[in-house]
Amino acid sequence: MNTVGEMLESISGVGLDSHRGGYSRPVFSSAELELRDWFTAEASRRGLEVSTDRNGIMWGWWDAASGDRAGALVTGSHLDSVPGGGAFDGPLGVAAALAAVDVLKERGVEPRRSLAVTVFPEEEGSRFGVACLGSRLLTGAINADKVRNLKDPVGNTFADVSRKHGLDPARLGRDEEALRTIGDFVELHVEQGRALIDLDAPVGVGSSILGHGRWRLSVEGQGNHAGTTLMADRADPMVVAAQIILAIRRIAAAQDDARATVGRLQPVPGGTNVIASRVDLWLDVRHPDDAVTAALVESIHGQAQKAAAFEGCAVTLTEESFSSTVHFDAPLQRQLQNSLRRSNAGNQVPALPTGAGHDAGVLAGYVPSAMVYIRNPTGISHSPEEYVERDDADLAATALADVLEDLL
Ligand code: HGY
Ligand code: MN
Ligand code: MN
Ligand code: MN
Repeated sequence: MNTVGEMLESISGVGLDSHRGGYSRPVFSSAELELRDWFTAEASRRGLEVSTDRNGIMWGWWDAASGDRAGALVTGSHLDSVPGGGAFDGPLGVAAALAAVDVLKERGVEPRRSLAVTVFPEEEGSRFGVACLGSRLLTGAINADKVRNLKDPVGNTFADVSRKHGLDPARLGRDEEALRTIGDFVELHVEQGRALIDLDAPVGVGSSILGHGRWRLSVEGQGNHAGTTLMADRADPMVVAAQIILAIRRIAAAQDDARATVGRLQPVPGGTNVIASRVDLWLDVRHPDDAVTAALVESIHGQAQKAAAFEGCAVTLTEESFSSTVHFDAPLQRQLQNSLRRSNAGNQVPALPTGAGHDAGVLAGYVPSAMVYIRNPTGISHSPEEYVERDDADLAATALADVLEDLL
């Protein structure tokens, strides 16, 4: 069977973004659909029974002899990406899970409980704006009505797009039956920082995920002609947006352990010779303490209102999603650390806090959940520079197989 490196190689041409570099694989795009077909083919050739549930989550089942799926061991990750994302964020965890099935079969392991390899949709929230949408729907962590009405950048609702791809929007939402099948959830993921490189370790486990949220700031001004409108006669929302971004940096830099980012800004109408009538910018704020996050957002909102008033504009702030800080299941985390010692030359395996959100973080509020991280030599992620050495990618399979074998 093909190795993790070979599987990632086989999808390395899917969703390449020639404009941004890296990969752009938004949920239900032709690229992500192609990767879903890839997953179905790779899972089926391993004898897994593949299905897609009412929330668009894909499951590849290796049933125990009993055929019972309640309390199964579930692993997996996602195949969608951020715009211009790396090759490993998501697909590494899916490919490693498939290759771990090969290792378990080569070892002659007969699962005492069923095992499932899963693919969660819209983990990045790149198309509909809410990260970990699949796991939030599965658990009921998000209101299904809100999801049905989420819009993508060109105005398609999640209801319309999901219907087009075989889902019934009326059935979106908490799935008790599917939740009952998850006894333990383990997600393998490329590390999105430098810790393992600095620790000279190929694998680590997750300890916690920073609380994080997304807010949309909309600044309304007066659209007008760039050539006929004197500077003193303008209400230019782009000028307000620039001041907001500088204020965000100042406010977050003054708060230990805070991270605040504006990675997406959309002037309307967006013409070179047009003073924008509106500017939308999206704020991503993260901090271990939810109260501090709230205070940061409030302070940013206050500065935004001041800047808007000075420029004769108006600003509105809308919360789009929020997740509190989660700590992974301690006994499960410790068990993973023991299992992973075999892949770490017998050495103790580090437990790492992360600022990156994951479906495992959403699931941690409902089922025992844990993460395995694989070394990333660049320490960069959400960028084409994200990297995993071929040996570490292949090690991921045996590392995950060790974890799964001890849990099966
Ligand atoms: O934004 C995140 O932290 C995750 O990659 N969705
Ligand atoms: Mn990810
Ligand atoms: Mn990501
Ligand atoms: Mn003109």
